[in-house]
Amino acid sequence: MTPATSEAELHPWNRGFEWQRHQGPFRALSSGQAGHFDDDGYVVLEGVFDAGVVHEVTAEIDPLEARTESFLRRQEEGRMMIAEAGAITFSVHLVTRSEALRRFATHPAVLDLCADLVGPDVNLYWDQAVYKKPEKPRRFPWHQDNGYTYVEPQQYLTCWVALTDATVDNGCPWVVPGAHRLGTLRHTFVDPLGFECFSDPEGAVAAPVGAGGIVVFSSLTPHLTGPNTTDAVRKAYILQYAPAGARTLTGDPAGGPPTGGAACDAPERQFPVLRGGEAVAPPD
Ligand SMILES: O=C(O)CCC(=O)C(=O)O
Repeated sequence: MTPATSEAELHPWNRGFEWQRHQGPFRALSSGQAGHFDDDGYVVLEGVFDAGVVHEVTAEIDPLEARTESFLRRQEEGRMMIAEAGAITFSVHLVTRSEALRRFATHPAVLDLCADLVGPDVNLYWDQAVYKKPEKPRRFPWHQDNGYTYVEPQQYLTCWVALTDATVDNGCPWVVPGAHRLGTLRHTFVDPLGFECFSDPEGAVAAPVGAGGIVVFSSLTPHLTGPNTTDAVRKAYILQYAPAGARTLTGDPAGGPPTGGAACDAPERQFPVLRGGEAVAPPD
């Protein structure tokens, strides 16, 4: 274990994990970028989407996010777990509500990344917009996405698409390079913030990115986003992709092996995006 992760323990269901490095030929990445992803667990891609696409996606998400904000305002103290009106909103499964977002989730640039970093047969696993409003100061926990819901295979892909410039000042992602190679870590629940794998790692690096760029990382890359200390909203749309056949495992990790599981193939939101390396049209 590196000093950065000396606080960390493996998730009890994570046995014998070995990080699978990616072999070319690559469709979207250079071999240097793929090597950076394998070594450090992330790569920043600038300028993937032009301003027109960013505008269209943002215009689609904004009214849906407004409903999330209004839902949160009606909750006790305006919050639900880490989500809080006026601070941070999570708007999930937007592909079920927008044809334009289903199309965006199958944008050729994203599918090329999936082919490079997931494989020839890929499903959308999860989508959510995260808007960080000028922050009420609070800690955001370090976590791996696979620490929330345990997916097997553990290694799936997160595309953190910046809809506004994401900077250190407004809450860009931070990652701990290299820790992804351990596989899933044990997470503890920090009320009300969510799951955390460690609190104060050494060697964390910021991953700022301009609007239209993507911070590409693994479900196993420990990450968080910083506070938004500016006076403007930081907007991101997160798209995650898993290999076809991936399953979520359920049970109590502290209580022994998984007791159940479910295929990640809900047709309306976990639809196929690549088969045999070819794009699959999203559902109507
Ligand atoms: O975009 C953000 O501010 C946080 C997103 C995040 O870390 C997550 O959804 O796992």
